[in-house]
This record gives sequence, structure tokens and C-alpha cells, in this order.
Amino acid sequence: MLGRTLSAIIAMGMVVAMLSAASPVPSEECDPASNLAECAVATANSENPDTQQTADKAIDGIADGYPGDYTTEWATIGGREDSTLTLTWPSPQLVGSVVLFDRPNTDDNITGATLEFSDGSTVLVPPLPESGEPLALEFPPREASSLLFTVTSVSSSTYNIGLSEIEVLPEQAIASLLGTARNFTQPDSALQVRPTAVATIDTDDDDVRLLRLELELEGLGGTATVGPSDFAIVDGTGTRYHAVKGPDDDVEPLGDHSLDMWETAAGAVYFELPMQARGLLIAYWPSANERAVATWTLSAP
Ligand SMILES: [Ca+2]
Repeated sequence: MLGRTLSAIIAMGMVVAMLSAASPVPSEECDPASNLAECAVATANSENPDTQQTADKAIDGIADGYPGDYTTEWATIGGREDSTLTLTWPSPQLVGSVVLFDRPNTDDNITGATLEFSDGSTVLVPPLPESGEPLALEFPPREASSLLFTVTSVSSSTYNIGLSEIEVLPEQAIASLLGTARNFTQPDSALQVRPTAVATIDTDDDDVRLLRLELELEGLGGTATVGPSDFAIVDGTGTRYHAVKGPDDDVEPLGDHSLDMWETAAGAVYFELPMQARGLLIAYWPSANERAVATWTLSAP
């Protein structure tokens, strides 16, 4: 979905916007294993056609917007609380996760919202990261033929609220994460990290879940020094959880490694999370850095 070319989107943008405004009939078959937003029709109670910031740009597969490419985001005209975006499908879809991307500029920021599904169920949305990083929400799957996103609160600096993107995923969104490798470059080394498995481990504490993340690491150049303390999980509120010592289970814990080019290592990293933690990101967060080098969006199992 993110692989769609920008030129194609720009060329089609106005046509799609006009068609969807005139006749809200989805043109694509839904693939139940993919981003279901791509086969929905998006409408909004406010949009800005003059700047191509129309409702359909929230489902164009591109999570970008001002100060980047503003023609790939949905923006209202002066909208704040009570701004709405509606996705409609031709038939009910099984929905288990929604990923929201705020407009990337730091003025316009959604600090609260609701998702209302056509089956009558509602999911509360916590504040979205203001710079447009993804916020993933996972919930028990439900069948819905429409989804109403309503903004309930915004930052005081907001001018025109909107979204750069909304993704609607079926159950088991985690599967799309596994196997996705990311390359990281540090001043003196480079490293590839690939999550290979994730599981929740039973604990005695009902308020806490223990998440086991299995990783494969490969040195790409220089000497990459890496260990469990270099990984963190960040929830939708920005709270960071560092690795903890794992239980004695059958999976080898990741140790500290020094990897030269093409050397590999594998192991498990454990995180203790509150049960209600949602919108999880896996972050590679080397101790020498002030911030995460890169992240994966993680839907908690
Ligand atoms: Ca977009």
C-alpha cells in the first residue's frame, strides 16, 4: 500500500475525490488480509478541495502531509473538535486493529477521539503522536460496514485538524510485522534487526502482561555492539518500557553481542507491560542515543 507511487496518487487524486464525493461506491474488492481502508470510501464533515486535502487522502496509502507533501493528507477547513471522517465498505469487514497517523505538522494535533463501528461498538482513541508517527489500536475483532472517526479534543495550537492516514486491519495484524527487517546505522557500525516471533507469556499478576519478542540480528559493517537493553517498547502515550529479565522458558534470551560484518545472533527480549497498553511500537533505542533510532508498529497479541 505504501508502495504506490506518488505520481500516480497525484494524478488520480482529483478524479478520485470528485468520484467519491459524487457517488460513494467502493471500486475495489476488499482483500481481508490487507489494509481494509484501501477498499473503503472516505467522507468527512469538512475537507479542503482547494489544497487537495480531501477525505480520500486519509486512505491513499501515504502517511505524509505538511510540512512534507500536503496533498497526501486529509485536512478540515478550520475544524477542531467534532470533526468526523467516515469509512464505508460495500459489505461488513472483520476489523481488529486501526492505525492512526496525525497530520505531521506539530500545530495540528488530535488529543482525543472515538472510533464508532456500525455494530454499535466504540473504541476510545488516546492522543496521537503530534509529529505523525503511527498510533496502533488493537481490540477484539468485530464486523462492521462503516467506521466513524470523531475528534473529541485537539491541542490549543490546532488550526485545521485532520489525519495523514488511517489504516484498518483485520485480526492478527502482528503477522505483518514479523519478518520485516530494518537497517540501523550508528556512527561506527550498522546492523539489521528482524523480529521473528512475538507472544504473551502468562504471569501471576493479572494487571501485567509479559511480552516475548524474538529477534534476529546481523552485522552489516563496523562492529555493532547490541544487547537487550538496546530495545524498548513504547505505548500510545509515549511511555517507554525497557527489556526485563525473562522467565525460564524454552526460548534463549538475547545476550550482549558484538557483531562484525555478516555475523548473526538471535534471541528473545522480554517486556513487562500494563494490560491496557495499546499503540505499541518496538523501538531500537541504543543507550548512547537520546531517542529511538527507528520503530516498528506492534499490535499486541
Ligand atoms: Ca495519506
